[in-house]
Amino acid sequence: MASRKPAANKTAARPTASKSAAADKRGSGDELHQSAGGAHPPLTTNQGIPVSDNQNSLRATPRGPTLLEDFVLREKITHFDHERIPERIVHARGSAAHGYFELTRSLQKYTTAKLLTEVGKRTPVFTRFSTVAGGAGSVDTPRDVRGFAVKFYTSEGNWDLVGNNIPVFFIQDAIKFPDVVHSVKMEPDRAFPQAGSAHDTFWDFISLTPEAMHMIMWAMSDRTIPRSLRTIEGFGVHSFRLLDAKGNSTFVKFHWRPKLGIQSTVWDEAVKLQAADNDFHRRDLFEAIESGGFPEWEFAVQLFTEKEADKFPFDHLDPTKLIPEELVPLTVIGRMVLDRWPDNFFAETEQVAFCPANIVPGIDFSNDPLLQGRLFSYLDTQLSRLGGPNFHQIPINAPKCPFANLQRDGHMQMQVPKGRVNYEPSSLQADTPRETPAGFRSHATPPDDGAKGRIRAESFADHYTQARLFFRSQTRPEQAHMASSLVFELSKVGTPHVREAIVGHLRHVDAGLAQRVADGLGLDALPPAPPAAVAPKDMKPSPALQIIGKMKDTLQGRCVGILVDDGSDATTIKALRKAVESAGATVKIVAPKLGGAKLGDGRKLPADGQLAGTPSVVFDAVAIVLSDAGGKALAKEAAAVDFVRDAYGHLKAIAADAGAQALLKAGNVGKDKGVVDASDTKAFIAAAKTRQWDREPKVRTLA
Ligand code: HDE
Repeated sequence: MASRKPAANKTAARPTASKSAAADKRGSGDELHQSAGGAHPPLTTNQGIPVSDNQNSLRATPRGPTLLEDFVLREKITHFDHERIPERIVHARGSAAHGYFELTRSLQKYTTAKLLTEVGKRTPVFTRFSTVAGGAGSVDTPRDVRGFAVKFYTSEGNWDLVGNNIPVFFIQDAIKFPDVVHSVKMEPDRAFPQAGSAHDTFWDFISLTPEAMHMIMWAMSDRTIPRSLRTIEGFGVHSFRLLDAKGNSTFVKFHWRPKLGIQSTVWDEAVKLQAADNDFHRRDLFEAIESGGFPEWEFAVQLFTEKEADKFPFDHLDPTKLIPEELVPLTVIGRMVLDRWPDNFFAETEQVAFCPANIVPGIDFSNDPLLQGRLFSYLDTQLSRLGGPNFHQIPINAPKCPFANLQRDGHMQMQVPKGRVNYEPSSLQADTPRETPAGFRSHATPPDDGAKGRIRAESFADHYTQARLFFRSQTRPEQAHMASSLVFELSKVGTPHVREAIVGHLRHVDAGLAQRVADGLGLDALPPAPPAAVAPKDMKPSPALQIIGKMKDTLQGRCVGILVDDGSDATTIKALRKAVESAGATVKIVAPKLGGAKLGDGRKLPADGQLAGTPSVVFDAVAIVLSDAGGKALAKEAAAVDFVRDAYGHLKAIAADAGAQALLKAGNVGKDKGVVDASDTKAFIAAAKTRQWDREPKVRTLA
């Protein structure tokens, strides 16, 4: 039986409460805390009362009941019970970083907005990337659109450019947003699947929503399985307006282009990444920033007048349409660098409240009906997510320029406004805030002709032309990936008529694509195409819509894994490391044991990752350097065989020495220009900069 004497409780993690006199003295000098070093401030309650014992609650007797009197315990548990706020309805899973935007080219001719006219000026930003469908705890790498939301803390107030990594959207009218989101989220009766569109309700909704077909083409492309958040593009999606001092307006579309170029994964790799590292993208962003390899994007605009817009063969106010770069070129006007990881995830990344209605003088909205709906939605959602109207005072949301008005009170008011005057006009106080001629002005847009009504403009009726443009602008491997992802997704749909309806829509996009998907699904005949409100037209292909065509010829910012074991050749490893690092990438050593491997020269090389927990999916390219004995031993090790087989299957460059050949054989690794001798570092670097697209037909059957 346990002793009733507290002093005998030797198994307690900390000294017991009965030693309170000693505990008082213990303070920050507690030997159990010594490792942290430094002068620790006293632990207090939220009322500032110093706490003498943070290990034991107040008990009536050593083995008796806990007392309600224990305000330290009650305060701590109560706070803990309330530590979560509602997660975002969409875009719940996200990662963010601080940084700056630097203007390199003035748009003075078009706008008065200071952040777009003062060249060289650095505006602080907070940028959050997200997936759309999954919950806050879901994995980073499902097939999904990525959110790309930037809060610019300008000297004229906060501007939030809340975009995605795809330049168009599923729907044309905000009233359909709850429907599209309900359909993609887990199904309400069974509560699955989490974070995935491959299920009946999503494709059912899409099959009945032809306007989504263009976005579907993007969603089924490799854009939705990015390699890194550092390698995605970003788009403001809607047209906005820039306004000059006279109120003249120019339309603008905003683009972010990653300095490292766009890069994506292949689907099998994305699936395996979900198992290898739930936080793959978050960790990648964190590690890049921590190591000083700051992610960077170019900021570019497409500028066009109302007159030019009237001549486009589509309506730019329709958010399911993009403006091809070949029609309106991009002008780079600045860059964004993310150089600081948040200090605290909850306080910053979770509490940041983006709102497309946050805009600065010199920029204005367009009549895009999706944008118009968003202008309402985001403030509304923040009120319930953050609990009241003062969330703009939370440090991550507060403007970094002075702000003042006569709004008062409410939940969690942090400011202490002074004086009698909380209204306007007033004459009692000289220092109350007043409106200013430099303030925000809306563009005086003349009304359209036509009557009020629940109307979809005729100019929004063409749902297939740009879907076709996107598909036909892709390279062959990219088209094959799209066809295959459609087959994959639809194969998870249990309802035959939904699968068939989608193939029917695809016939309007591209007959060949429809046939490939039908074949992939094993349909005996092509289902009928639904009537199209407007027959699709052929547009000139736009190579700017590709990923492969836009990949950059660089290894900068990537990571190469070198698999080693006891006896591996030290000189080869050293030469590979040198070549990879001088190409701007990082090297991680993988070995069967984390302690490392004893190399051929007798020295021990510590590993960055243990083989079983560090599959090749987490690397951009791999090298295998093994002794003969090591190669033979690892050929019998499933994790090593998977390492090389997956690197090959995911079209990555593989450098291998003689000892590694036994393992390559076990992994069925074939020969091509992406499989090189480990001594040929030049060939390895060249191959590692890209993927071996020609290899794909050898490793999987694509639709
Ligand atoms: Fe959002 N969206 N959205 N959205 N959205 C939200 O706001 C909404 C749309 C986007 O990192 C919510 O704070 C409506 C397009 C991003 O915190 C919510 C409509 C685009 C983020 C909301 C759209 C986006 C959100 C959920 C149709 C690309 C994450 C939580 C009218 C241009 C921002 C929140 C972050 C978040 C509503 C359509 C991008 C519910 C009603 C189009 C990147 O307010």
